[in-house]
Amino acid sequence: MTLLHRINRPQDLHRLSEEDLVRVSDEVRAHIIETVGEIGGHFGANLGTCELAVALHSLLDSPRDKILWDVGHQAYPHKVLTGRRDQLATIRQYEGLAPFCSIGESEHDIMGAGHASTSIGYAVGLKEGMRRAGRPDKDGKVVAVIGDGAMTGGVAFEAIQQAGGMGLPLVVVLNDNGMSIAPNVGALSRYFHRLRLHPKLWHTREHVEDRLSELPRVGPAIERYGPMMKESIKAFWAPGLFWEELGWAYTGVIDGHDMRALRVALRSAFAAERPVVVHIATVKGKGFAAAEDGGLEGMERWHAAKPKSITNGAPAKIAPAKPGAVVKPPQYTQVFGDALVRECQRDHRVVGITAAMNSGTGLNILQKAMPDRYFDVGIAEQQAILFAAGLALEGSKPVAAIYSTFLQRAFDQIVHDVCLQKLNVVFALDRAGLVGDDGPTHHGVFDIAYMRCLPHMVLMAPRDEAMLVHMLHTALDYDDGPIALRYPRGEGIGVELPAVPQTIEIGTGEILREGDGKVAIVGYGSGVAMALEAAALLDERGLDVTVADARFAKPIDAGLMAQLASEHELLVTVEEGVLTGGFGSGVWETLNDGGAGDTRILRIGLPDRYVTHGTAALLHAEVGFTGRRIAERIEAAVSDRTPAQA
Ligand SMILES: Cc1ncc(C[n+]2csc(CCOP(=O)(O)OP(=O)(O)O)c2C)c(N)n1
Repeated sequence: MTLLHRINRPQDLHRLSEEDLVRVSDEVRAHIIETVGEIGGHFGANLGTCELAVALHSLLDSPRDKILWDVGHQAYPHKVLTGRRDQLATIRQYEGLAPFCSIGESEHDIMGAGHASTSIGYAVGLKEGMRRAGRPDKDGKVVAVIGDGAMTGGVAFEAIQQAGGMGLPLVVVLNDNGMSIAPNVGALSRYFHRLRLHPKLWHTREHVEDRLSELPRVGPAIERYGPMMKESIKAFWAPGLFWEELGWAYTGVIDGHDMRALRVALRSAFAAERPVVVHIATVKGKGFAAAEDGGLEGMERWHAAKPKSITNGAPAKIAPAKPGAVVKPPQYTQVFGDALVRECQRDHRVVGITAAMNSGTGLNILQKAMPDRYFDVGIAEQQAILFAAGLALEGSKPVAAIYSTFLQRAFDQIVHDVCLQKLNVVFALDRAGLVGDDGPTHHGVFDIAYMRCLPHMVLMAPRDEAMLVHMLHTALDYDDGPIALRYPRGEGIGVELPAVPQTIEIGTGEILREGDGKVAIVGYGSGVAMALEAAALLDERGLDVTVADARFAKPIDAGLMAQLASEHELLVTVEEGVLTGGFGSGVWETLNDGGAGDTRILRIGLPDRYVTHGTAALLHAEVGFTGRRIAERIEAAVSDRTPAQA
């Protein structure tokens, strides 16, 4: 029986000795390695927070005291300690534990998350809310745990400056491992790195001011030049000044795997009646040799683990492909990355921008091939778009490659800084549609709706990987304002890639299959493959339907839509996005505006609710986004003469 088996609620840690707390954190780590190695999931960051989660819960009384985990991908140890130890094996699976913290899942998950940099902002509101509700500060501590990667998101700084101004008693644990998913970037990361390399510096800090004044020659000069000079000399020697200037007490750098040091630092931070940042250094992948000893590459590789990727605590051997095995089509991300490199080679103005998702977006391919054409701005989607806008003003052709879900952050930059200025920025939206295990925080389902309403914007979506190559080329050829393409997670459909990409005429769709005049299905992006699948099933049942690829959601090919509407009894639209304000709505508006408002339309897409996590196949089945379900709905609509319902 392990000690961990006796921890059913976080309060069970309160009576343990420090030695036992160390044991529990080792057992949490072993449990995570064993479980996640088998089922897959976020990995390295969780191995880095085992001691921290134990230390926090051993000192606090959750949920009366509130621990907020930024992103929440590093919160597995917290889940294990808060009554979910035995359910860890269900994490990210359909109907299992949520991939990140989830308010609905546990009273100990104080905020829902999945997107980065939100924890400090929530903490400020929570603390103020508790005060307003009449709860004394000693009766409910608030602590936000944020990584050095998530600290690069601007919204974290907005919170730091608000809390510092208000003097709220909050604790921020800056969990610094030098890594985002890839190695962290930017000046902040350089600054943290300097501190981490000199962990003794902070001891110097406390006495630096007195010592400066005591120096025989320098002291009097410093006194003469006043506080300005003192501050700037102190800034060099005193790493926490950056925080202190903003009203935060700073303590660090603490070894985040040293239980005693952690508890000492946290205890005094909780006792301070003001905002305190506790800067800790941890190792991403701690306790798993392949990550810990594999350098930056090892840590990046083990940010997440694939199912069955670990046996007996070590990476599982990958069996070589059997001769004659079917070669899988390439991932959309890979096709995009390769195509972007070719576009960069063709046109010296093209550059690629990522917001901390270099391999996720395929931009690692560009980084490797043409490093001077590659930019990583950190977890800073708003800055990615402002940076792109500035580049475009000077004639560059920026391609901002950002997941559909993360681009939501930059909505005003798209509206105000790109569209209104009519700048030639290309938006490449990876992970458009239901993404699977990462769940509702990560599904890319709103972009059609939130971008279709913007003047000057052109929207397109490839039906397969070859069309992705053509569309990227089309976007870079276009020079009349912003243009976006969206493509799904995962593999292409197995078509041959073009040797030479073509430019597609903006706002034109294409008929792929002519039917007998009863039903026309118009697909958009991944909706086209669904439309073709449904058509094949309907064919077997004697219904010969027309299938078209809309290619553009803005401008919609009004001529093609009018033709399909006039030649068929039922028009069906298929898109992998929310129906509200989506592509189908656009078709409906276009026909109505063109005088064909009486067309029978069946809109198929995603529902007006947040879809859960699980494999993409299960989720597609749940929402009815399958060829079979679409075929059934078309059959029902054909036999039912009442207006089709979406
Ligand atoms: C707004 C947003 N952009 C991108 C991501 C993808 N993402 C998830 S975790 C992560 C890295 C976080 O790094 P850090 O905060 O340092 O935590 P670590 O994994 O190193 O512990 C990124 C970029 C995200 N979750 N949210």
